[in-house]
Amino acid sequence: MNDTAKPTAEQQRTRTGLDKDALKRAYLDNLFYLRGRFLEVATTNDLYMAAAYTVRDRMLARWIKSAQTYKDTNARTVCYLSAEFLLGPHLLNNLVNLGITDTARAAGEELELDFEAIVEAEEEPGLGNGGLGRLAACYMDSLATLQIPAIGYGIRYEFGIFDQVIVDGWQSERGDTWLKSGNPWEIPRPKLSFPVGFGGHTEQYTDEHGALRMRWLPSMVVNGMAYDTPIMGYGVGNVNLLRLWKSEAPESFDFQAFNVGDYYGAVHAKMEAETISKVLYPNDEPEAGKALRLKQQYFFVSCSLQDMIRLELNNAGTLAHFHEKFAVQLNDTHPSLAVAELMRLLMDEYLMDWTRAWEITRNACHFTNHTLLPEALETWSVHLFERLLPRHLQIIYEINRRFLDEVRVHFFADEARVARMSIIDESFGRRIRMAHLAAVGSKAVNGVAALHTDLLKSTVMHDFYEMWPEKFHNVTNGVTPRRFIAVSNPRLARLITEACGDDRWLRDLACLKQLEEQAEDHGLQAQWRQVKTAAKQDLANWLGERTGFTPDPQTLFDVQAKRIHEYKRQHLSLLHIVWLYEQIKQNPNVELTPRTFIFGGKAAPGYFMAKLIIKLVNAVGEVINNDPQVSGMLRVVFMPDFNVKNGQRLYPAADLSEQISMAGKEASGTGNMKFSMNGALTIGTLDGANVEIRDEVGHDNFFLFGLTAPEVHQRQAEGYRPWEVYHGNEQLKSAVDLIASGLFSHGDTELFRPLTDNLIHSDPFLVLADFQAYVDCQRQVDRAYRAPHHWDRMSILNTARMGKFSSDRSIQDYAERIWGVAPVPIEA
Ligand code: 8GP
Repeated sequence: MNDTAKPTAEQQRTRTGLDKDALKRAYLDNLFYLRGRFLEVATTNDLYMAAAYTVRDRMLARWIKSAQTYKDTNARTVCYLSAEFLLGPHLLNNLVNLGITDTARAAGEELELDFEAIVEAEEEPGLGNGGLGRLAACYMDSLATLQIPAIGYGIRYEFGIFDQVIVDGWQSERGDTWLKSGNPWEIPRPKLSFPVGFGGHTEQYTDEHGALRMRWLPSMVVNGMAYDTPIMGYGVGNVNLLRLWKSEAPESFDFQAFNVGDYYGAVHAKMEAETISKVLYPNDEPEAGKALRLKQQYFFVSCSLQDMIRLELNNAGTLAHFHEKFAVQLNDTHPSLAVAELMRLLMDEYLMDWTRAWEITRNACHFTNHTLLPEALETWSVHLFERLLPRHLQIIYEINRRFLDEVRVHFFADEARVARMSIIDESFGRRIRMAHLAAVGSKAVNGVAALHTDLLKSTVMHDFYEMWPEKFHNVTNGVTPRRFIAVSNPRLARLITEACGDDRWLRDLACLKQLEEQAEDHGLQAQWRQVKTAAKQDLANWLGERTGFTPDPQTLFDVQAKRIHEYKRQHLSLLHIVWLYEQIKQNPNVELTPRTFIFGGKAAPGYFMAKLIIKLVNAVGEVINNDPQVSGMLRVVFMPDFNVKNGQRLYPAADLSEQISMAGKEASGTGNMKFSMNGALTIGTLDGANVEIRDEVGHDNFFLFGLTAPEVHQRQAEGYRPWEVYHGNEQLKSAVDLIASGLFSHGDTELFRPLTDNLIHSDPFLVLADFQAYVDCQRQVDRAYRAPHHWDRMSILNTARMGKFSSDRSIQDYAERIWGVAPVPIEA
């Protein structure tokens, strides 16, 4: 672009200025020129779209400047490959990161706009299932804030995670149509697209230098087209890029069929191509094992690597230093095909030899594991690979052959170990172990909390750890305080800023430590409590509108919000509730702290037990909430459609955060951090990041209960007999029996039997074993809540000591210890 084509500084100021008048002018302009509306006739969606464009306009100059500077400085760039990005709504977050929330609000007021309604109108891009996807979004925020050049690469699913509605107490899934009213944050790049092949066969040929080479002749080719979303850092000029791929049929393909008269064939091919990025697989942990999912994985990995290669060739003219230019992070195994695809591209397309290509691949890639659940460790059948990705199968075989030879030498003559470590699992039909592929092809492997990394090293990746101890790292997860305090809980953000004297804590969360000295201050405590009560009132109103039941903000809000899964043990909490209910019924004068139990979370559509747990929450709620004898003491409510937006209503309003998974199962958890940051106390097991949270906030400010991971292991090794626990504990037995009795199911004694039978006879997650400890611990919570100053002090200390759990700290760890990347500051 020549300089005269760029807008002058003066033009930019009037067009994209950050003051109130510029915002108002730009807003009306966008409403008129982009939506063809003026205020009097605009719909809420028009008003929202105009607001979004007005904000986006203010990010573009910084975005372009960031891209230009990154290119000029040739800085190492992080490429975060993730099948999921659970971004949450953009508008308010971008306003906060631009630092213009108050100005925008004032501009809105002068235009007589309903600011809250406009913010509410945004459909969130739910391009993820849960923890892993949300973590990717937090990391994008922190990368930009820490001024690290980064590109997030993923899939632009047309349908994200389903919307959850509750019908007669059951979860029912509705398609997520987040794109139906348009997505103002993305910029489509029709010219930026790459071909991605599937199927076909490979053939050997001799190149002009006489070398034997392979080429792949796919039977089907689709195009991946880029859609770019700017990711704004907080209080900096850096704007990074989230590039999501949409699959399309190549144009030529379409026309060819059309020309020979096969119109339907052409349309069919187009549909098949477009299917790839159609829908997010809705399972949280368990692997889906579907061909389409493998296609999705290969599709986005291939587009992303081709894009990196394009960038590097544009810049350096050679791929010899690809690994120095890019730090590729594989977010779990979903993108682990990158190892084979990068090898293929370098060797088959850019004619590199194996040794050089392997050197580049192994130094470019890094791998994060997010779960130890055996059913979630991805494997793909060799047969499916043969059919869809024949060339990659050859490459994987060759990687494996060379790797296993190394294993044989390293662990001298240990064939049992060779079989265990092989990328190919030969035990039940031949399957490719994606975690092994990722570990072999990566420079670093990391777990997401200290305990999880230890378990990774001692269990599923033990052999790999013994072979390459230096490859293993722990990077404890973190969450962004911009979204999870500033955006979600503006009252608390204001109070913290006031108490700390400035808002530096938003860039350096360790600054919250200053609050510690004031934790005993009754003045601060009173304000703290006011903020919490106001958030509880907001949530209560919202729940009232959605569920018909409005909780009383004077009760203790006890919240468990996360995916519904047996290992997370929502049913442990239910047993406690049922037990409490019995206590009150038997003795109406029993001394209890009035509580509202709030649950939220989606169940995988095919996970029957999880869906039954949701039904049980609602069933218990229906009975208890309609029983006048316990009103004012005990309430149960299920928040429908827990997603990022609804999470933002929950975190500020919780008094108590339930983190009660069976020890050893929750890799880290990040909800635990979000609640704690907002002043909730945690009741939890020594699982995932709970361990570190407890160490940070102080053991006195955390309600700990339950078996530890080694105790769980021992209990199971000894042969755990849940029926003995059940028969040995009167109170537990009567709670389980009450659920089975039909009390919560209109007399139906069959409805919840799969759940109660499972607990009594199998109980794989030791719910019964931990019941008594949990109930006892909840008694302590009850007592603590009745001492308000004591509670407020603990609450303040929880927030004050959350510095470690900022995703800025996690990204700093990755940057220093794993990626070796440095900031490239762009002035705001
Ligand atoms: C989750 C873990 O369950 C959670 O403990 C952790 O905090 C989070 O990742 C971020 O590290 N794992 C997943 O979400 C997961 O494995 N999802 C894939 C199957 C989609």
